[in-house]
Amino acid sequence: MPVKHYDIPNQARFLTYSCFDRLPLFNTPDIRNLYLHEIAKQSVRLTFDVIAYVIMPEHIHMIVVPRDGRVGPVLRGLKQGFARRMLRRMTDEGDPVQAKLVGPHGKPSFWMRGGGHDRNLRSDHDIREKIGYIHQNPVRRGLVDRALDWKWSSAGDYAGGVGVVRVRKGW
Ligand code: NI
Repeated sequence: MPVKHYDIPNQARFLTYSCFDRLPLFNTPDIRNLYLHEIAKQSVRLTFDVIAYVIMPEHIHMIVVPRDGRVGPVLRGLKQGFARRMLRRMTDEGDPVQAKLVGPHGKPSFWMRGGGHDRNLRSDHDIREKIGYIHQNPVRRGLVDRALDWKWSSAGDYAGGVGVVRVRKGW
């Protein structure tokens, strides 16, 4: 059954989006750090709140609150500019992975086509549940023993730290 998404002002959205062909394009600390700064920059530029996030090797999970409720511009902002910069960098460096990023349309894509997964979170309970899910992602994958050990999520913010991305807490 198709899931309907509603653009409701100030409602939290759980987003999941992946790299093209689920390739692990975020497989180095360097590129994960770059994307941390991109999230921080775009949340200020497009005035959306970030409740939680994790940068996994081949996908991203985020809970965002778009001020006007429109998630489309937020997703485009989080994906397009960064993709352009990364593809340009791969071209400049002659990175062979770029050859794997070409779909049937013939142009390289950094991200998987389409919007990914998007769900409205209607209650604080839903939000808390998804925050836990997001922070446990690297643990479930065996990347770290404890959520706090993965530096590219908001787990540290919920333990009292302050990261690159400003996180809206209080759930
Ligand atoms: Ni995941």
